[in-house]
Amino acid sequence: MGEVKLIATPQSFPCARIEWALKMKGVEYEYIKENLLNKSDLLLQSNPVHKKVPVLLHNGLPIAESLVILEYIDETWKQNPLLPQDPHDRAHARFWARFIDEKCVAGVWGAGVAQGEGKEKAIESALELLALLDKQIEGKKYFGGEEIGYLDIVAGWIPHWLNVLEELGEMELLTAERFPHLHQWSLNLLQTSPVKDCLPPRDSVVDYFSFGFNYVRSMAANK
Ligand SMILES: N[C@@H](CCC(=O)N[C@@H](CS)C(=O)NCC(=O)O)C(=O)O
Repeated sequence: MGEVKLIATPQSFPCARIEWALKMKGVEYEYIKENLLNKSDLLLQSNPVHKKVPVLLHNGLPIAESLVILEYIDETWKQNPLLPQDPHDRAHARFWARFIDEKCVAGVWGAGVAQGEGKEKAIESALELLALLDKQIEGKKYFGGEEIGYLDIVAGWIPHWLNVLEELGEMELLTAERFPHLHQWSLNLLQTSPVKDCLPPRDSVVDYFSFGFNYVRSMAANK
C-alpha cells in the first residue's frame, strides 16, 4: 500500500471526493489539514502549478487535481473499482465527470454569486445543466448503476454543498418537482457509506462558501 497522505481542507468537496475514494478502497491515509489562507510549503511544493487542494502524496510522490487523483487511486488499488470496466462506459463516465466539474460547478457557483440583472439568466443556465444530469440518472440508483462509483463521487458535492450555495445565493435549484431523479439520487447518496460518514458540518461549509461569495461579490462591485 505504501505511505499515503492527503493534503486537504475539510470543507472542500474536491477533497471529500478523495477521502470517499480512499475509504471505498480501504486505503489507510494520513490527513494533512491545509490552511488555504496561509498555504504550507508542502502544498506549494506539491502542487506548484495550481497551488490547490487536494493533493495526494503516495510514497512521497504528489498527484494533484481531484479527477486525476481518483483515477490514480483506482489504478493503484484495484479492489472495489470506481470506474466502469468497459472502455465505452469509462469514456462516458469521464465525459460526464468533466461536464460536472467544468459546467455544473461553474454554473451553479456563477448563479449563486450573481446579483442584479444577470441573476435570473445565470439561474436559468444552471437549471439547464442540472436538467442534463437529471436525465443521466433517470431509472438508476447511482450513476454507475446499483453501486456507488466514480461519477457518484464526482457529483457528490450536489447533495451536501449545493444546498449551501442555494442558501447563500438566495435561489432554489434542486427540487423534487424539477429534478426528481437527481433529487432521489441525492437522498440515496446521503444514506450511503462512505459519503454519509464523511461530510463536513453544514455550518462550516456555510462559513467556507460565505468567504468566497463575499470575495467574488466585492470584486464585482469594485470593477
Ligand atoms: N480542479 C481542482 C479544484 C481544486 C480546488 O478548487 N481547490 C480549492 C479548494 S475547494 C483550493 O485549493 N483553493 C485554493 C485557491 O484557489 O487558492 C480539483 O478538482 O482538484
